[in-house]
Amino acid sequence: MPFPEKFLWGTATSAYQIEGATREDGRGPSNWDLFAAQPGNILDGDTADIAADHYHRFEEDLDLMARLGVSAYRFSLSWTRLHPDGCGPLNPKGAAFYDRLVDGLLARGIQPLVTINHMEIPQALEARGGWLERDTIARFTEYAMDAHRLLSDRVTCWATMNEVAVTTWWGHATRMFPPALGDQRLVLPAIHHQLVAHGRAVHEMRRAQPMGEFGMVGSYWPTRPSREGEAHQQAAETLDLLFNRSCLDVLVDGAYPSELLAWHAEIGGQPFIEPGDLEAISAPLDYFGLNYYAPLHVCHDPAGPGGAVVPEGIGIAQEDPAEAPRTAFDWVIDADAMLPILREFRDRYRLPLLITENGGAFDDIIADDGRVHDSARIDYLRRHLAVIEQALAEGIDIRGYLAWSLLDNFEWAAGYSKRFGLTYIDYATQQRLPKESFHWYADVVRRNALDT
Ligand code: IFM
Repeated sequence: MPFPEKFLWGTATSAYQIEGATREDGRGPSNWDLFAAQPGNILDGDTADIAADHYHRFEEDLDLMARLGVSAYRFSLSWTRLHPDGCGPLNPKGAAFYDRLVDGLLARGIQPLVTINHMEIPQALEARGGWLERDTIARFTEYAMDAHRLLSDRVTCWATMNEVAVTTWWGHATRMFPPALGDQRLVLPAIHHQLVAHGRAVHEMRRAQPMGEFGMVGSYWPTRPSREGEAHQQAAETLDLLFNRSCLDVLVDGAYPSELLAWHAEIGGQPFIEPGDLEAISAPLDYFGLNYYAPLHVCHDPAGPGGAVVPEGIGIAQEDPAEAPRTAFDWVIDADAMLPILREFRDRYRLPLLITENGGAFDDIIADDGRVHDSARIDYLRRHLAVIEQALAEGIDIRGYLAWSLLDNFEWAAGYSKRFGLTYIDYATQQRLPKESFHWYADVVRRNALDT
């Protein structure tokens, strides 16, 4: 079965994970620069100072996309490249880079899908309280509007932010990400301020570009009890509430789930909602950008050890089935677990979807024949695309699929140890080597259909 005629096929990346050039052309420090510079925060002491050197090699990367034959590319803008100190005016050299990138995409017939902020914040703002400080809402809106003015003559599809819930959990409740605060009481206020900033930016951008498409990107991790019993069922529901629904529900309903507010009050969290906030957050969206990777199997455990993805300290242990196939990140591979989510977006959230990320980290190596035989990645992508095909057949409105990721990249706290790319990066030479999955994906795109 072919995919719909206008289905967008593409790949996704984010600025911090591929650009490098962290001290060039006036870019200011981001919170991740400082976090990565502190020993112990990133595996093997890696930093994103060079990453995939995309800032200097973007033309080569655009050519890779042209070889893939994709119709869309999702990338993010670096806030500190455009607003080095966290406020205007635009840094002209940073602006020139994104100008060239967008022009290069359009020249190759590839639609740019811009994420305004992907999991970073200028250190200047982090130092003043980051997303716990309400002033950051205004700073983000100002940045989003400057970015929008820069590119809206050529870009129509926008996402404000990426994975607010997960990033905030890992940075505020645990110390896995910056600002490494380790205090659950800060999670909801920090999420809330990002959501208000998102809503205000959407409102302003839509006023300036009525025909634009505006969305938000989030990951959704289906949660399941790993053991029988009421307490374990409850643990799975709590994790769903804290991890998935903490952002999604309020975007659509204009109100936080009452159980979420009760949880916040129970752990001693302070009030954080001000008049007008909920109206701002629920600014209408044209689509939701869904990142799907894996389901989470969890049980109730008062010691709250958490797990590879689940934060510690919430009375939950991650307990994925031992026999389940996994990626190199230890994430369970379960494409079927995606289908109920897709249905939920149709039935409960009533939002068109773009699959903005999906892919797997595998231990890729260059074989003696000089190629990367990543058949496990091909299998992962094929299974997930088959589920998307089924969802489309059920009438679920999915506009496109963006494989994560075009290139191997800086995988946050895991540094360069996890490879998600369709293209292998030799970090010593920065040579790009399309993996077998690259060629397989190019065929799928060309046929506009899966192989069998
Ligand atoms: O690399 C990340 C990306 O930045 C956000 N979504 C999940 C990916 C894989 O961990």
